[in-house]
Amino acid sequence: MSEVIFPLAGKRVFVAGHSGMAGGAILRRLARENCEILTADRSDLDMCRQREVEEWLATAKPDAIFLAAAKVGGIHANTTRRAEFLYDNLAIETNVIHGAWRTGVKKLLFLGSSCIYPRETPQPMKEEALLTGLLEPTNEAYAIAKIAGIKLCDAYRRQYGCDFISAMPTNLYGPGDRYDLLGGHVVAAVIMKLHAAKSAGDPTVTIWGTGTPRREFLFTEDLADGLVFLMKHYTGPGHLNLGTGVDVTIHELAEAVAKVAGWSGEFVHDRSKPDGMMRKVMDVSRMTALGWRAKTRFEDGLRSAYEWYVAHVAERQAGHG
Ligand code: GFB
Repeated sequence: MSEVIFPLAGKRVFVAGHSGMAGGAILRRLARENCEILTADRSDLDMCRQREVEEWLATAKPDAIFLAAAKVGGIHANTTRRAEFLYDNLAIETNVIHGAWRTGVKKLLFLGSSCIYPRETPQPMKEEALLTGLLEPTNEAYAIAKIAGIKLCDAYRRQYGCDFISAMPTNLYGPGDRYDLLGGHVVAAVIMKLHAAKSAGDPTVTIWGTGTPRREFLFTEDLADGLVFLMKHYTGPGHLNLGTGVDVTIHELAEAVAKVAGWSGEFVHDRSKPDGMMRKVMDVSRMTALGWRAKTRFEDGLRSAYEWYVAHVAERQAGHG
């Protein structure tokens, strides 16, 4: 494994976006690092406001930042809320990255997304594929914002010598996901639908699209472990892919969740909904070469996400119903 070049012990570490799924996992992982963790609630800090961000950073004086704050959502939210996805993400990135430079933050790790790669990228997607073709239209706004984030980190590195790095995680799932049928990501939506079908004894569940697109899913706790690894072990321009390197079809995902939920029935396909990119799987050889790989088995991760949903969302809603 590559050596530690940026130890976190004793450092003040700001997790921007701690209330989201990725940020929450980073907090849990950082608890093992003996560092001082800094967070800011949305009501105290609006990261779309430059002055607020710079004042907050100047007062809190973090040594390091995990930039996990972002406007995120699944294929429907990406398609229908393009202005928000572009504006909010650009604003958050520019404010936090510029503020980090102004306040002398020693290291920053920016989280992007595998949707930065062109629609026709050869699979598995290598880091070098960035900006080699047209983007997938369903998430173009989000992708443009995330590409800008990578380029901001690179520009501040080249012009000002800042140690700002970027990681591009694949599709994520796990505890703390946004359980929203229309706006959420596919794993969360499928968990919700299957739990509802099981509870109601429904014999069919509707899946968007054809069920044939392929996606690579990374469990949040593996994501956080990979990010902490990069913060401690890596420096350099550009970005690194963070995933499992393994993909499944949407249909296989649905079957796997059905098994975890204990539901057996038939999947119906709503072909009026988009498939999006037909395949999205990353080449993770650069992370592997550094000495890191994802550890969680897909079934185990899905079980953990499903159990979290039942305990924290479904049962609470039933309690209030
Ligand atoms: O996670 P998701 O919404 O976004 O997955 P992307 C979309 C895929 O799952 C499409 C199928 O092929 C959909 O047709 N799908 C099936 C469903 N049933 C459902 C359902 O009930 N809900 C949803 N949402 N999809 C993501 C971006 O793109 O890529 C993220 O939205 C991020 O922001 C990530 O960038 C890496 O996988 O298409």
